[in-house]
Amino acid sequence: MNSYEVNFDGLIGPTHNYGGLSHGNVASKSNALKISQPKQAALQGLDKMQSNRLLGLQQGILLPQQRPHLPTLRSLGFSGSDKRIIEQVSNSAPELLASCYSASSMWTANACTVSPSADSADGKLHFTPANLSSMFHRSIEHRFTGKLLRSIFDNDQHFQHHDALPMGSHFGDEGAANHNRFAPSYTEQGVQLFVFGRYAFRENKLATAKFPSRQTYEASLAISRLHQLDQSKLVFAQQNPKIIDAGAFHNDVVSVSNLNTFFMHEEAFVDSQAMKAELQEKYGEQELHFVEVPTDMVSLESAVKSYLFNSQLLQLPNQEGMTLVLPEESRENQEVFNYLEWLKTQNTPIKHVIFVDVRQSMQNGGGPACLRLRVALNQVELDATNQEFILDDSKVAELKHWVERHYRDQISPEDLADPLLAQESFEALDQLTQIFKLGSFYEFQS
Ligand code: SUG
Repeated sequence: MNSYEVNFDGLIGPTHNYGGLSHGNVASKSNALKISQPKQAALQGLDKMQSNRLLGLQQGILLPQQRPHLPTLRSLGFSGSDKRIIEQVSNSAPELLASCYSASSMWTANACTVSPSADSADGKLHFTPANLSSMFHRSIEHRFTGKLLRSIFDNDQHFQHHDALPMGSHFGDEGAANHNRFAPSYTEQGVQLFVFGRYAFRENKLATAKFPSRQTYEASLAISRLHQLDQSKLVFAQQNPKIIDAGAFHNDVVSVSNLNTFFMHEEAFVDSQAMKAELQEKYGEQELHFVEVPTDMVSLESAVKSYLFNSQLLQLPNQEGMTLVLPEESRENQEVFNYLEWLKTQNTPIKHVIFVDVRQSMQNGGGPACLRLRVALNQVELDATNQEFILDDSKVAELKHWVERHYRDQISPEDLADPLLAQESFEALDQLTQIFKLGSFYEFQS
């Protein structure tokens, strides 16, 4: 049977802006309050999706969330008409307005954790939306994410949906950005690697000094239970606190995997020797390939700035070797570019590199890999997926037209106080539900 890794990219929403909301995310902080370009951002995202489609891959899409999310502001005690709430909040709590305006659901690597059916005891594909409880602006994503996933993967025979883990710091969960899977093919049983930053219920012998560790061991463990994964095919590894303090707030900033290959920075994990040995032992007789980048070739600073590892590692149909889809920033960083040139001459599974321009997202700390959620599917499961969410040429063209028509060229921090922006955003989303034949889907539509 055919097997696929379908990447579901987040469609970048009409309110994309630089709120400076993520402590520990260097790009978000250093671009705080700059002017954003939402139209360009969304087109860059769509171009990446289309370019991956043209490489011969199946490409999916996830929709932006309702922003500004006024129900959150109402739950915090603001009342009156939409216009009045926006005025009140922009005067008294601009940070709350920015949080409720954030287009952060574009980073679908944080939407949920997915386990393919080959790994789960009940033979179903499992989804758990990430609670994203570490950052307020992201903690309001999971309900809509769950609703969207349920309508895309709407078949009880094949798909199992869970609610997000309990909120609060003990079960902080950031989804697929801290999760890797190794298998000979997308539909054979594999080994899942859960990466966490800290323990919630035991002493942390190693802890970050500067920045928060968002993912807990206990959250990762709970997901492995919910997804009915085989204990003998699981590895849990702690991310190096030093690398979180250097700005790698998710593990996908310092590693990426595909099939039998793990591309990672040598300082990514607390104990990479032990992790590699356990992965290999649980993987079985076939060989895993670890492509480990030494600090003396790529410093931590260059890794975080260039987002070398926040790339998509892809197996293209009918092509020898794997392809890395990297952000342009990796081409521009001399150290990283030299490394990539060298890598292509080495005996590893990684043979090709492609650079894409996702600068608008990058300036908020979201590279090519943050923008996509990987879902491994067999043919029956792909057929059971809502096909509206699998792109073809005409859908891409329709979406580009929709963006051109509804998005602003620029948004400055002051623009968030303008009630017209909220109205424009809702009008755009209303149209979008028609494009995807969703009926009344957003809260403002009911
Ligand atoms: O959670 N940035 C996101 C970036 C997420 C990247 N995802 C992965 N690595 N998978 C975050 O820090 C910034 C929003 C702002 O500042 O406006 C933001 O939320």
